[in-house]
Amino acid sequence: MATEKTPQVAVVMGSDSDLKVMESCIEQLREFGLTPEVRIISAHRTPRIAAEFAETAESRGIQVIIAAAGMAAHLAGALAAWTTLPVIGVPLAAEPGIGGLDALLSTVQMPPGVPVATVAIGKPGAKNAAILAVQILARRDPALRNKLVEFKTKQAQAIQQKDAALG
Ligand code: RP5
Repeated sequence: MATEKTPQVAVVMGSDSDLKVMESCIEQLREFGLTPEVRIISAHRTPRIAAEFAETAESRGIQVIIAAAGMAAHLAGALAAWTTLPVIGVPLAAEPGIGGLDALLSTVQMPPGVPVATVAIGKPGAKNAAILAVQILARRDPALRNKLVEFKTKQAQAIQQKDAALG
């Protein structure tokens, strides 16, 4: 298993304009004690770097790649083409745009043989991508699994408190 200082999760986004949304992904990973490798790499503007990044990720200790992009969002699929690591795709709503439906379809509609685990558009998806990455890592990390149990328990308690407050 990679040491704690070696990032196990990579968070890649197509542009610095995606960072505002993806900060919630990075923050969620940090709450689980993970320090991700964070990169801005574009499938269209820096395609060679994208391929090189994906091809070398596993040898650098990365176990899960989270890839976020807007518009014709090919980043997650382009990375998945070059690695056997699980790739989680986060479709983003770029401005001006059509609400992220463009990115959702570009990310989720992968041809058979090259899956991308696609989460919801925008901030909810960014957060869920982090949790899904933790769930993947937790299969081989009991401490991380315990943190997930605690996370779910707290989440349920928060809903129950809101329910009780309604009277
Ligand atoms: C995508 O195009 C990026 O992921 C971003 O969501 C969108 C717009 O990029 P910028 O023009 O803001 O750099 O590749």
